[in-house]
Amino acid sequence: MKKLLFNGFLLSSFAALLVACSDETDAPADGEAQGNTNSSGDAISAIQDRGELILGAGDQLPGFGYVGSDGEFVGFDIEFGKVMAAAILGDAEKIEFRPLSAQERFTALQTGEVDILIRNTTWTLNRDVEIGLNFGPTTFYDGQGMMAPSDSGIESLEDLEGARIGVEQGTTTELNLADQMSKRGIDFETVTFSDQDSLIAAYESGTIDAWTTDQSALVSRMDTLQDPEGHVILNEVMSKEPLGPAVLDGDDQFYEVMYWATNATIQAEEFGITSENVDDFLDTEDPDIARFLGVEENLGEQLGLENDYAYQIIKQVGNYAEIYDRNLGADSPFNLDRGLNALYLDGGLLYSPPFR
Ligand SMILES: N[C@@H](CCC(=O)N[C@@H](CS)C(=O)NCC(=O)O)C(=O)O
Repeated sequence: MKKLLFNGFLLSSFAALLVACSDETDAPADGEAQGNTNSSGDAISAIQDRGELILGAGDQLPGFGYVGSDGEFVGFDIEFGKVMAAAILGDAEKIEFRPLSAQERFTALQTGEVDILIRNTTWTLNRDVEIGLNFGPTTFYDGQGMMAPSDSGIESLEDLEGARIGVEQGTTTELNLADQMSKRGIDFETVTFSDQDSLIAAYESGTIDAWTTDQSALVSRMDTLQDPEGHVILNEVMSKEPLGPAVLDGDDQFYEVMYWATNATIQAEEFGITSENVDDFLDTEDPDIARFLGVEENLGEQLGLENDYAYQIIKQVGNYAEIYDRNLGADSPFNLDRGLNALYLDGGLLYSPPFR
């Protein structure tokens, strides 16, 4: 059922003309961009000298970023952090994780507390220009949805007249909600929370009537509710939420590594190269694949990396489909269809530029 709901969203989100996200509340104070490694232009050397990538991540969102029962950080976003560590350090495990709330995440990047942010973060103009981020390829095309108890009689946004609706501070969510409700002439009350766990606690206790965030997060948190079957995700999709990794402006090399390392997972899926079969391709006669894996030419060196960086990504972490299936798709509790997150060859939006 969840799978169908989500798929419905993915299709409808593409068809709808939706509001752009702007969240000025995320803007940092003047001067916060001082002293970070990224903007100095040598983040790659700093990470290599340190021997570890510092990853700003989420820890409250199953499927994307959370702490598993063994105390390890796991999830789709976490694995894209591993992609970066494999590319830069040749070892996907050399990561120090910094769990960040939505509100903390941009300051952490700007002050140099983290090298890269991979935390279900939406690419918006405001974050790109005003906050000074450089977004990598979108790893998950999402959209904002709404959850309410099934027995509440709430079946559409129109049924939320007078409702108290929970959102998390420092997200795109609050403005999207205000815009959509004002367009529909619906009066409601926004109740903000500093983190997702406190929002969920308020929702479960009935202090708020409904809550809203990215559809993927609604699906993921539904399973953690006391009665997962007792809630519905409404059909309306309120925004476009392209989620992906981000670094600070000012370091072209780091940006390019983030860009091509992420795309390497997508290109590997297109080539049919997986963590299981990548060694079989090392003596390939296909020049595109030989170049991609660093068997021929020097694409890795052009990025300032080892020439086998793409091989290391695929061998140690996997291609996009493997990462998706493990965390969100068929091999996960969420069983989400790929939808817009399929390769362009399969009707989705994932399309890597050529590795040449
Ligand atoms: N994609 C949106 C929303 C991201 C977000 O932080 N959503 C909340 C949903 S309540 C979340 O994932 N919280 C998890 C956490 O606090 O660890 C954005 O970039 O602003």
